[in-house]
Amino acid sequence: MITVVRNFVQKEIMSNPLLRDPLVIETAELRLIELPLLNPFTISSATMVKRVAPIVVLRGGGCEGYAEGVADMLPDYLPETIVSSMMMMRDVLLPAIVGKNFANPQEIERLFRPWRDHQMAKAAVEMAFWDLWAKVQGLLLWQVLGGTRSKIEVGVSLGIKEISLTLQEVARHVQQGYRRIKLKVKAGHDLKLLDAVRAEFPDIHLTVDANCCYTLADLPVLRSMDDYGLDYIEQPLAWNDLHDHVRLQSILRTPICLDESIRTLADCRKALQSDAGRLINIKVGRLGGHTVAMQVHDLCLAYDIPVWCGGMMETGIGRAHNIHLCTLEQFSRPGDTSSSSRYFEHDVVVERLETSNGLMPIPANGAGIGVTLDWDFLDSVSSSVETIKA
Ligand code: OSB
Ligand code: MG
Repeated sequence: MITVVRNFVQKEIMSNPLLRDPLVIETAELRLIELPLLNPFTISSATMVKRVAPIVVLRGGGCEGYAEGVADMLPDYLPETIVSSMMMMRDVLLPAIVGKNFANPQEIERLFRPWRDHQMAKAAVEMAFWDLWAKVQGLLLWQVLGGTRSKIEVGVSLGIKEISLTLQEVARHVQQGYRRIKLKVKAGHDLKLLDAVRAEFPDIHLTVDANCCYTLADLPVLRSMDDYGLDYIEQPLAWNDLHDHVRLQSILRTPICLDESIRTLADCRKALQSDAGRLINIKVGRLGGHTVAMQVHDLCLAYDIPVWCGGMMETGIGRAHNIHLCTLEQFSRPGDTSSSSRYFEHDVVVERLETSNGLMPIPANGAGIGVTLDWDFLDSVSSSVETIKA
């Protein structure tokens, strides 16, 4: 049904006289920004103390489109890094699109498809074009994506900390109305943590995210996780190992949610066909952009597999993109796009992206992603700014 709705929206767009002429990308700007995090954030493979992010600005048709890359400094989430991502955008992707015209964002995805991997770099460029394209039409991003939801439910992801501190964090976020609490775990910091949290919060929607730290040798621990009434266990095993996830899912009662393992539509198809997991975390940056994110969404809809929108501690730019994507029908579980103020003292966008009672408003200031940039602040946190011309 949603495909029909989306086709309808696309047809409306195609009949828009503004878009009879393909949109020319006149120039591109590539920045690297560095924002301190209010608190260090620890996952099983890394601790982050600042968010270093590439920012892409595309200009054309009298408008500007924005997006943000989600690679880390080190290859501790997936192999792509800030360095490889920046190089790919600067030397390959942006020169391939500047001075050219595109009728729709899918053409950008098609142009990038022959180049292997580098989903995070591709995503930043493709997402900036979605924003630009929506703005030229005077539409919000959710409208061109074909969204139908207006209520965006969110949870929080809590980094690894001492158990007593985590208990305080859980209490605070439950009180604030967040709809689900996700605990980062690592080998040796798992069952005791769950004992403590469940003792105080027996009924909350609770999940864990292992960021790949376990193997099948940890089966006893993973099996014990079945006793805590978790909504799901996120990415327990290696990022490049669907095979062992199939084995694990056949043993566990708790559903597995895949994050790192799903980087392409084919990854998702194979995971669902083989029952490697029963939910999918959709991260638009990990999947190479909104085009593939929507294809993964549609496949999950066809399989009746719930999806939710993950996060990479994005600034307001990436956060706004995530929120618009969450309006698609199958985003039926709370996502990770929590208040920006949980991570940053000052964001790069003017509009405050804050939740109230676990709901995130859809930014709607103007068109596209519906936020405006605080350029002075952005300049003050930029370590490099490059312009790519035709
Ligand atoms: O696996 O979802 C993840 C942060 C960094 C790297 C990986 C992950 C995360 C998060 C944070 O869980 C989610 C967010 O608040 O943006
Ligand atoms: Mg994850």
